[in-house]
Amino acid sequence: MGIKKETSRRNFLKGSVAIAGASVAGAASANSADPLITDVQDWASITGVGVDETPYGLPISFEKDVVRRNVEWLTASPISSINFTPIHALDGTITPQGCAFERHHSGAIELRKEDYRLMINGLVDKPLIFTYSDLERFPRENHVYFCECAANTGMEWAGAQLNGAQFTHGMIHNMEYTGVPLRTLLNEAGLSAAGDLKDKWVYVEGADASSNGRSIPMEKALDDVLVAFKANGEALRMEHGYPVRLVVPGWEGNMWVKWLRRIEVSDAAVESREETSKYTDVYEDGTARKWTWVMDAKSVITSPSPQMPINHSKGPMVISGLAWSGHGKITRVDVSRDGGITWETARLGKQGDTKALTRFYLDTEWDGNAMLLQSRAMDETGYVQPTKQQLREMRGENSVYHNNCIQTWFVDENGVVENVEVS
Ligand SMILES: Nc1nc2c(c(=O)[nH]1)N[C@H]1C(S)=C(S)[C@@H](COP(=O)(O)O)O[C@H]1N2
Ligand SMILES: [Mo]
Repeated sequence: MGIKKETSRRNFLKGSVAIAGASVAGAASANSADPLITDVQDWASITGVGVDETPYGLPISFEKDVVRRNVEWLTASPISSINFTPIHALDGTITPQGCAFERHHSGAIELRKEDYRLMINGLVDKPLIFTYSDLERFPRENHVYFCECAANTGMEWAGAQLNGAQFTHGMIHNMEYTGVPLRTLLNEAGLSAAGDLKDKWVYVEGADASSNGRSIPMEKALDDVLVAFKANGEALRMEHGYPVRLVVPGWEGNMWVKWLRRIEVSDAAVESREETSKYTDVYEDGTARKWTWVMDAKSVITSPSPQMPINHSKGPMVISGLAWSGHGKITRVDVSRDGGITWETARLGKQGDTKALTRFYLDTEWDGNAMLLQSRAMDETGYVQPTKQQLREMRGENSVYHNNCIQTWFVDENGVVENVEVS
């Protein structure tokens, strides 16, 4: 079913030599015999596609493999299931909606803007019901945030399992959201009835059959939570909660309620299914970790990776990946080629945004030898991404959620890449 492979660091090192300085150019020298250079090509002899033929564009057919994929054996039905973002094939940080992972508990629903209602009730001065166009009349903001399912990488607790960054780390997307701060809507309803806000909660739920209800402490609700209706500039896609979803920056994806229909202010957490029997992790002694909302710092090398082998000989090579932290900005990412013995600091594509994906690059040379590639993220709180061993020591072996450990890819001399664990 999956690949489980243990690679001993010692055996690996025996076969490796120091990275050599010799480099070959990344491009071939000009070759006048190349027909792509010498001959007039079809695309220069005939006219192309007119502007009236593609009212809404899809990726060119040559990119048809860059799509969401699911793993059939993972869940009993595709209605309550997950698919994965093709992070191995993307670059930069923004996830196009069309290939951003989906997670539904009862399928994606079609809800027209005209039929959309959002109710705020409970301990408020004035319970309110908003239509979609009501929401558009409040001051709105734009922010880029990652949304990571707490189950991302969860299949890897027991051992190296899925052969691809898409499958090990693809329950994540990163979009620019446009929306109204939840704070604005709560203040519109009035919070004086709630008294001291310190120990108050909001319970948020969706309009789908699962409702996916979650309790959020008032402090977070008044901080950076957004009631969002646009992503990457356009309307949310159905599968991401059209017409309105909650954006809960840095916190587990389950709390990002889609098709948001109700927000209840209360003096206690509801302790719903999604925050008790699900989205909690059991320790070795049988007790459970509760209220594990924040997604800790994490990173993964997206290329090379099992779906992105190295297909050139030794010489210039770009190692690239993604890093993120629910606690704030990524400040540094290190890359190791020897399974975590030595590290080099990668270059950040741009300064890390808070609670958003950060792209990193290591512009380097490949000596043609096998590598045990790892990346290690650090965030502005000083937190360092743990190894798998460290995580297992802290949490035991029963966990599924919140696996933010360092990932290892084994790259062989032919550039073929495999998901492994170092011992
Ligand atoms: N209403 C509703 N909201 C929901 C869910 C759901 O099934 N129903 N799934 C949650 C889970 S578990 C995750 S990880 C995120 C996934 O968001 P996405 O489908 O946009 O990737 O939505 C959350 N919000
Ligand atoms: Mo999730």
